[in-house]
Amino acid sequence: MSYLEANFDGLVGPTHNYAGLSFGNVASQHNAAAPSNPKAAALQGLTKAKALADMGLTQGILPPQARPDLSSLRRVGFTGSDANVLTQAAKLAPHLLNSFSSASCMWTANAATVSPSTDCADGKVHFTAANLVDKLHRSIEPTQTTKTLKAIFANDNHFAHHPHLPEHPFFGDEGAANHTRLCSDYGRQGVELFVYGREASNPSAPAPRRYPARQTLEASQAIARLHQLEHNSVHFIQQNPAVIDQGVFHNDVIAVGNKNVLFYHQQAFVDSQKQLAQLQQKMHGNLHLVEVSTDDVSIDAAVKSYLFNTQLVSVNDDSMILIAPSDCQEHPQVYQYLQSLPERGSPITQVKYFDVKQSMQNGGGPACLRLRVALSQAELAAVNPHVILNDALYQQLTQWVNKHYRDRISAADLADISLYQESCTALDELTQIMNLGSIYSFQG
Ligand code: SUG
Repeated sequence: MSYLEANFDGLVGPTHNYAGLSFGNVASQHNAAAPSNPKAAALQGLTKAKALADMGLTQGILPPQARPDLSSLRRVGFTGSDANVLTQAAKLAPHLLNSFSSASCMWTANAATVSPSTDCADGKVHFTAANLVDKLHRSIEPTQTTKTLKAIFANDNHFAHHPHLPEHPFFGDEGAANHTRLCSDYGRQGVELFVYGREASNPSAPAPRRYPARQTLEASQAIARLHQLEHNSVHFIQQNPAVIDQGVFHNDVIAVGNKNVLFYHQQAFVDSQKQLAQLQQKMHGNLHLVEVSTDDVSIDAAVKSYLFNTQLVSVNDDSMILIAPSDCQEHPQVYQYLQSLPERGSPITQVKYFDVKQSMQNGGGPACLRLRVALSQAELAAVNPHVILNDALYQQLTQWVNKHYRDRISAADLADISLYQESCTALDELTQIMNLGSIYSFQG
């Protein structure tokens, strides 16, 4: 049976804004309070997704969550009409209004961890939504994420959905951003690489000092158990705390893998040589390790350009294309490296650049915007077909964005009841376009 890897990109929501909510994410902090362009952001994302679909890849779209999240605001004590809840929150607790208005679910690499059926003992594709407990604005995502994933992957014979892990820092989980599946072919059992930032149960183990480590070893181990992965096809590596302290807040800011290629920075991991040798053994010696040295690209350059927050995609059996943010072209050291990459003898033969600057300014590159799901043809046939991007859906979604999204918003707009109402109208229409049913709580 033939297998493929589908990318499910997050559709940027109508409240996309820059609120500086992510301590440890340099771009988010740097752009705090800058005005944002929700329409441009959504169109940039759709353009990238469509380009990948046009390359022959299977491309899905995940809908945004409803924001501002009035139920979270009511939960923390704001009462009265919807308009009153918003104005009171803006006046008394603007940080809460910002947090509960973020369009952060657009970064679907953080939506869930997904293990393909070939890796799981029961032969199903397993999904666990990430609890995202490290950041208040992201911690409100998982319940809706699970609901949305269940509406799209709605077939118990093929898909298993787990509730997110307990909401405590012990189980800090950021989903696929710290998970890479390596394999010789999508249809073969692979090795699932989990990269964690700290060990919650061992306070004397290495950990970053300046910025938080969002993923714990214990969370990664729990996911591996839930997904019924075999001991020999799982590998846990600790991310280098020193790079977390320089702004590498997820592994996907310093490494990306696809099939039998791992593209990573020399400083990405603790005990790198030993760990990668063990990983190589589990991959039976078939892994291409494409290491980028600090001399070629500094950590600062990697964080600024998002060289590793790239998508590595296979358009045929022999070669891979790196999908990079256009910011990589603008960074001389990184651009020089990327120009040489296709000649370095690895399966990566081409680099394509996309402008996703609206997302980048919040610390989200091309790889953050997508959730990978490897599927057999039978599994793909069981996915809600209305979320798979083709010419018609692309046209519909672009028209939908142009009709409903504002060109520009700033912090003050988040308290505007019309923005909330416009968002609800837009999402209600989206559930019809994508045939999702009533997934949002405002739909009753
Ligand atoms: O969680 N930024 C996101 C970016 C997530 C990127 N994802 C991956 N690397 N996979 C985050 O830090 C910023 C929101 C703000 O500041 O308004 C934000 O949430």
